[in-house]
Amino acid sequence: MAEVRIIGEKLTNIPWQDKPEGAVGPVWRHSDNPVIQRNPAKGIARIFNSAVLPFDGRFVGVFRAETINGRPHLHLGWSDDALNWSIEEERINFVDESGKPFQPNYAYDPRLVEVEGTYYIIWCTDFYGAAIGVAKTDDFKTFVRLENPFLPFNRNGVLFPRKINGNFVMLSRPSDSGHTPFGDVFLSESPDFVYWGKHRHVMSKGGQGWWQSVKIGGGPAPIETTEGWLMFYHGVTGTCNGLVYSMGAVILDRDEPSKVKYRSANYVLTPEEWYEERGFVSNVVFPCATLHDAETGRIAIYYGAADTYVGVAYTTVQEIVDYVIATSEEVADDAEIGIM
Ligand code: BMA
Repeated sequence: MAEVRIIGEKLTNIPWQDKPEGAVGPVWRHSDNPVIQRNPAKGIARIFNSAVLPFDGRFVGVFRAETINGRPHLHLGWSDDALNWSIEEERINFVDESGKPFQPNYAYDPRLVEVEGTYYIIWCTDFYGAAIGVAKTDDFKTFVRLENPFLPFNRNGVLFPRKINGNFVMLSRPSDSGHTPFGDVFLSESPDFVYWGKHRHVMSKGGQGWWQSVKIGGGPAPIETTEGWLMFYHGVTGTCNGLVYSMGAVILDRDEPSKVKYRSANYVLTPEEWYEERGFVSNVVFPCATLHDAETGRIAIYYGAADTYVGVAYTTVQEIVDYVIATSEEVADDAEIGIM
C-alpha cells in the first residue's frame, strides 16, 4: 500500500515495543501491562480512562482517579518514560475565569489536547447530569474552567489538535442520564471556544459486525496523517452479562472531518487479557490518548482496562491505516456530512 505518514512533531522518546511474533491484529499490547496498578496513590483506589502528553521534557497525564469514596476526580501525574507514573495525591484545583475555586462535583474520562500552545482538558462533568466540561492550562499549575460547550446529556468530548478551516473542532456523543443504551459520534465547531455550532453527524453505531452495535464514542485526539485524521474510538456490544467495550479505528477527511473515509469493520483491540477481562467493570478497553512520533510513525495508545487499570498498546501509522483501509466498511451515511 502507499506510504502513510503522521503529520506532526517528532517525539522519539515515547514507549515502544516491536510487534511480537504471532501477534494477532494491527495493535499489540505492552508486555508489562497494566502500567498503572490498583491503589496507585493515597486515597485513590483505581486509575483508568486517562490522557497523557509530552510537556517540558517529561510526560504529563490527567488521570481519572476513582477515589476511596467511589467518586471520580481528575489528578495530575508525571513521568520520565510515560510508563512509570507518579500520581499527585491532591486533585486538580480548577478555578473560574476570575480565579475563584470552581471544582466539578465529579469528573471522568478526561482527554488532554494541545492546540496552539494551550492545553485543554475535556471531561465528563456534572451539569444537571452528565455533560462535557472543559478547562485550559499553560503550565499545569493553574487550570481555568471554561463555559461548558454542550447541553446535557453528553460524553466523550474529543478536541482535534488543531483548528480546521479556522475553527476549533470537537467530537461528542450525545446521550442520556444513565448507562446510555444508544449513541453516535457528532462534531461541532467553535471560533472562540465559547460558542459551538455547525453540528454534524460523524459516525453511526452499527455496521455488519456486532462489536459496536449498542453505542460508540470518540477516543484519543485524532492523529493527522497523509490519509486523513486517524482516530481510535470505543465500540460497545451487549451480552447477557453486560456491556463489552472494544477499540475501533476510523479515518476522517482532513478538511471535512464529519466525513468518514475508511472505518474498519473489525475491532482492533478487545478484552482478552486478565486486566481487561476482570476488574471493577469487566470487559472494557477504553482508549483516551496516544503518544505518536512523526519521524518513525510509532503510536503508543493509552487505554483504560476494566475500569481499574491503565494499559498501553502499540501500532504504527502504516500498519493501522493499511488495516483500516483493507477492512473498511461503509456504515449508514457516515461518508456524508449527515442530514441538517
Ligand atoms: C462508560 C463510562 C466509562 C466506563 C464505561 C464502562 O459509560 O462511564 O467511563 O469505562 O462506561 O464502565
